[in-house]
Amino acid sequence: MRKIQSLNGIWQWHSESASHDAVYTGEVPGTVISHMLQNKLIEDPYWRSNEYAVRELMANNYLYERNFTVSGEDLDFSCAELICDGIDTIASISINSRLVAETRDMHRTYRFAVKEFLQEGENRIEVFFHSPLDFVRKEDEGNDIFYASTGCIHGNAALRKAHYMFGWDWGPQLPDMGIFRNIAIEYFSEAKIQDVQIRQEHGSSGSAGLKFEVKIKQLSSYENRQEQRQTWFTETEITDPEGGLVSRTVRNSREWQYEETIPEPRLWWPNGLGEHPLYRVSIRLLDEAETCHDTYECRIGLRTVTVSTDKNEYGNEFAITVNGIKIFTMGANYIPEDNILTRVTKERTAQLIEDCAAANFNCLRVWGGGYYPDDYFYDKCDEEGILIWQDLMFGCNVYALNDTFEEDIVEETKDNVRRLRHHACLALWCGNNEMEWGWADEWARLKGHHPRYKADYTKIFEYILPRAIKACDDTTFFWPSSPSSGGAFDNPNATNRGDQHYWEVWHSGKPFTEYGDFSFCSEYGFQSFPHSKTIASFTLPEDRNIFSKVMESHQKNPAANGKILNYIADYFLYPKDTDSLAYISQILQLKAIEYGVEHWRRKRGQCMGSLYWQLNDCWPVASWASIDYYGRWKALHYGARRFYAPFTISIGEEKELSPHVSYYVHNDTREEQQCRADILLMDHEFRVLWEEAWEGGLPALSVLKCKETDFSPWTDDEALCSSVYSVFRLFRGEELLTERTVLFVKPKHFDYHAPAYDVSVTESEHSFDITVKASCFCQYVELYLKDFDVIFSDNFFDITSPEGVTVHVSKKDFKDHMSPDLVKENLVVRSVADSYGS
Ligand code: BMA
Repeated sequence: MRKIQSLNGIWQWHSESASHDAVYTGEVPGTVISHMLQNKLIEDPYWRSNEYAVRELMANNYLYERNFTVSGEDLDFSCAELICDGIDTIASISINSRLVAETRDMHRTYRFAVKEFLQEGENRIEVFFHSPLDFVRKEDEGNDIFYASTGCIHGNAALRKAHYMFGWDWGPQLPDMGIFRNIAIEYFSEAKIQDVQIRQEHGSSGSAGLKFEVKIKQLSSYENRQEQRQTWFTETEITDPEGGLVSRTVRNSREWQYEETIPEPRLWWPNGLGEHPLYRVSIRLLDEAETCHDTYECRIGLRTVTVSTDKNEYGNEFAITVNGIKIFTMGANYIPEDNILTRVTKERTAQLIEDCAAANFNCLRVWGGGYYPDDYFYDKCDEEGILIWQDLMFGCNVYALNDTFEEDIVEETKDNVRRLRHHACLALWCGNNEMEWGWADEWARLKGHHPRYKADYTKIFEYILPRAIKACDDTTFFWPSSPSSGGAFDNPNATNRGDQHYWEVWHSGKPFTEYGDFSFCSEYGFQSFPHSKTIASFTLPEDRNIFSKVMESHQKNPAANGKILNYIADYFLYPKDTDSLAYISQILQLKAIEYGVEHWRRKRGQCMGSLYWQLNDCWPVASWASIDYYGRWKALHYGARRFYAPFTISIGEEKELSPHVSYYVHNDTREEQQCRADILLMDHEFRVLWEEAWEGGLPALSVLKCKETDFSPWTDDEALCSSVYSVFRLFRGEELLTERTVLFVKPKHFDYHAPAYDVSVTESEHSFDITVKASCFCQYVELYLKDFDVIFSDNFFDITSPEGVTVHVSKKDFKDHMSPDLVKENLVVRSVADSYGS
């Protein structure tokens, strides 16, 4: 028998610093910063430069406590365990004034035997949080490690707390603390299900085999009474995605390893490649009298996933392979959604993952400098078909291996591998972020460290952790680091094998045209400012200059503002104000990433993946994110919806601005596509100066160059060159699916005419339909609503015809009733020609 007593709910807490002795309340799960905010003790740390004062409050210790009642029946259970799903981080836990345990790893799920600490009636639990800031500062003074990532407080490597909480080149230094996940006491007697592992076998027979390995924990006092020993039974029930029964079988305790067959499996596919059906598995532990003692439940997708590193003509491919099919991986890197973990909610995460699916992602990399997301993150990825490249939580740091560190990292890894291994979305485990690369290439800031740390690296990531993973999951692919060529410091960022991080565009200031040929680009990126509405959320009007103290403190990469301005100088006219600067910076970001993705998709086969840096933000900031802290899509995210579409087109220039242009059709679906494409040369008034059409079939999982053209007869004329453009349109039947445009001069030298916009808004059952027409050709047309945050079906598009562009907004995006007139009144339309003054 098993019973869970939740200890979530209202706790009392107070600071242990001398100046603060008042006692407050706060809801658990919850964190110190969120409870300070609720009690109005601080202002929002994300407002202006509040971060720094709030950071110093993290140098104090805090005590959390509450009462709970234990009944006589509870004490009749043979065993009681305190389960902490997430404690952040250094804490001493006492029950009834007796120390139960000390914690020092936020990535772990802790279980402590507490029966001997409990008493019938009223009990008191206390969790004393020791300051993480104090810990890392002392650590930094006491060790010989001098490297920390840009913006990150030194000493953080020694503490198993998400590194980004100490700051990053996109995040604030706010190492909050608290009970951030459920806390409960589990009572049980006799036996319970301790572990269930399910391996899949997909043979040629067409059926899928599920191999179960069940571990039952029987209490030793019970086991010793041999004569009374029970026979235990497991009842395994499998239901299909609609809830229909697939099988229900009962096994006895001699059969803890058994196999079930699913006769007509419906396979799980990543987004864009098929459906994502999920089967439910439920196991009940029964005694001879058929009383249920425990239940285990999970959802699985029937699929195989691995990574092919087979040799190819360039070196070795790096291709995520699902159900035997090598896919082109498309997505981004995910960072934690907030520094204040109480603000991360199931709803917010669900929206973010839906936004990934809507932008045609099929993969996210959970980056190693954060923490392991909640179960609901992975559940949602299962549902949306988003594969997960799961880093272990190590990144950009020098780690010192010692006994306690080893124990922590092994246990936290096992905890999380066991928690996540059944998810359909789980594609691969990866040891860390950028550390093999750092050591192998002798990054300047790593030079001078004692060589034992490099040896520690090898022990941790090439021996200790792979073994810890294998002990719990022997089927999922393991990759030692990102980037890597397979380990052993063997040229980790080699371009023709393994995965690559490419930062020459952006960090080294190189032009977009420099993207080379890679096998799988798992990190590359380009910064932009968030929308003016987001800037307004953390600034006063007088702060809204990018070099102000406040704006600079919401830009964590010291060189970044200069870089943005430099790239603007290359492509665009000088923006007329901060609002326009933010808009243009987003267009540049879109262009930068699109350039890379389209290049790599054209090299499908040689390259098999793109994960740009980064999907999201953890606070309002200028960064590489495509969706900002408030969930607002930047231009890049709308661009991703176009350039990551499984069936789409791209335009490739021989070299930038060349009149020799090639037109490509991409098919990353599993079906052949019939299509038609128009290729046009046009002028400001949408007059067609030249045109050609192409029609044909495109095999599944392929790319085709359908046309090559030389526009020199037009571009040789200087005036024409800066006023004509080529448009490439893709149709299925009569339906226009998408289009792309290419200029023959940089936008700053293009002769944009001042457009007059004509907007009409109508409504249908579920959406508002907005048609934007313009008096002339215009580029990167942005739509936004002054007072509402909505997602448009398309945005930052070009207008290349008198008919304009029609986009849709779901009515669900509005909380209150809206009319087409109100939408129109609230709508702002702008394009590149509106971004500069003379
Ligand atoms: C990558 C990441 C992060 C960083 C980003 C931008 O290397 O792994 O460490 O935020 O670069 O600089």
